[in-house]
Amino acid sequence: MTYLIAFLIIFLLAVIIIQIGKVTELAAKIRGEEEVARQSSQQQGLWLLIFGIVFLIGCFWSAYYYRNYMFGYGPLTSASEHGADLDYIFNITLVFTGIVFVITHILLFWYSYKYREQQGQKALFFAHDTKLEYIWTAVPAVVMTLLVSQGLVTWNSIFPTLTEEDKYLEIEATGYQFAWDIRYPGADGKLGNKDFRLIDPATNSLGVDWTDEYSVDDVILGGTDKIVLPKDSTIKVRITAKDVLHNFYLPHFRVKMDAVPGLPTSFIFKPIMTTEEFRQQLRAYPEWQVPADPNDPEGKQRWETFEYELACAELCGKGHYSMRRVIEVVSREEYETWIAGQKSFYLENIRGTAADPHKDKLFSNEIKLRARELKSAMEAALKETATDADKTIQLKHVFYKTGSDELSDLSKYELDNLADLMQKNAGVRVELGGHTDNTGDPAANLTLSQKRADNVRAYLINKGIDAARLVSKGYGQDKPLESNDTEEGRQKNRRTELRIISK
Ligand SMILES: [Cu+2]
Repeated sequence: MTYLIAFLIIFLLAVIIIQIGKVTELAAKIRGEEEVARQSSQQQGLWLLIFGIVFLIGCFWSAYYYRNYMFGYGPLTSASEHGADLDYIFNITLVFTGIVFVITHILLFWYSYKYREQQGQKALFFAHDTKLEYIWTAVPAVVMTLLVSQGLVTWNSIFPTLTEEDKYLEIEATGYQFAWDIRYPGADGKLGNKDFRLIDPATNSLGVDWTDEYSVDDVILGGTDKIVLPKDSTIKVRITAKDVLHNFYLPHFRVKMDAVPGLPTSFIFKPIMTTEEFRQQLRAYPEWQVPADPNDPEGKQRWETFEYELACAELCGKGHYSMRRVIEVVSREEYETWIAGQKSFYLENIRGTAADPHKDKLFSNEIKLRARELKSAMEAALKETATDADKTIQLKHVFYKTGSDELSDLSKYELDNLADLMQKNAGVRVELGGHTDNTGDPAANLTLSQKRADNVRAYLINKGIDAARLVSKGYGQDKPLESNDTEEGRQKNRRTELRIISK
């Protein structure tokens, strides 16, 4: 039925069109065909002229009206050093193409009006004009050469070759469907190596090579964490992708570079305004002095909620939009504080697991950290106000070979630190206590814990501590810290403790 109605509608429409055509034909016959055509030409010539004028005025008006939304003007001047050069190139190009646009636009519509069909006027035909060919080849060629050479100069200044001596912060951005992972180099200032063969979606999504010591302190920002950058510092971004083509785009810094799987690219730029400074710049313009949320007129203004952003400028899939990330530019000092508070991915997620290639060694920062921990525990234990609990210190990093009383190689760091503290606090006497969990024979556990405590004592005596200051005692499984029902609890119960006897 629907089809029938649709068919009837189309059929009737066709009939109407044919009838209108017939009426026009008859009218033309009555008035003379030429006259009708001429009238139509007059009208269309006039309409074209009106359209030409309105459109041109509209172009200039809209460019003026929306000037504060365009990059390179007013509130949206570049927040990076090279950005001003890039904006300059864009503006030059706009001026040249603008001149050509205005001239061709006026000529196009003026001539279509001027040479509309009129009585006694005949079109002039010419097949070829060499002079004209020369002019319209030479003029664009000269202009293009100027623009391209100027552009190359700017390109070369934006992409300097950085050497080892240059001070810069190198970070890495890896795009994937649909997010960015941002890697910071940590305190050593260098990013560790990567190898795609090491990629493991669960534990090492970037394929970082943990055997490279530079990777040990690398920080990886995933998810939606803010990307923090220091102002007035040269930043080099290594840009890569894991699946499809993405594009690393920081519009406010005029940074834009493809992220290509298998082909690392990079971009060097220097932010010159903090987020707060950029907000203050926006604040002066009426476009930004409106409520950020139209439903909440009393809430924050648009300039107050402004954030720099990273966007993916490649249509990389249906979740493409979710690759947006907020960038915060802060002062150098604030950046140092922020990065110092970020956790190393390796130390948080890999250290001590089966994937840790450094199981049998300690890093210098860990040694320092442990020395500090033991020192502050000892200080607390020696205070006048120290409680019994304060006076018992867990030697957390003293280990033995499995099922044996022999000290493991890594225990020496903690014991050396302890020997050091014993030397500095010469009057202190301590008891070294060995503890086991409840697996196995209680009597054997008692013997094992005594032997272990004896070995710790022997190590310290060997380091020059007076034997009279050291008592060793095995407690076996009698003093558990936690329940022995879980592996975690048992692990806590297998321990070596130090107790201050007198000072
Ligand atoms: Cu993308």
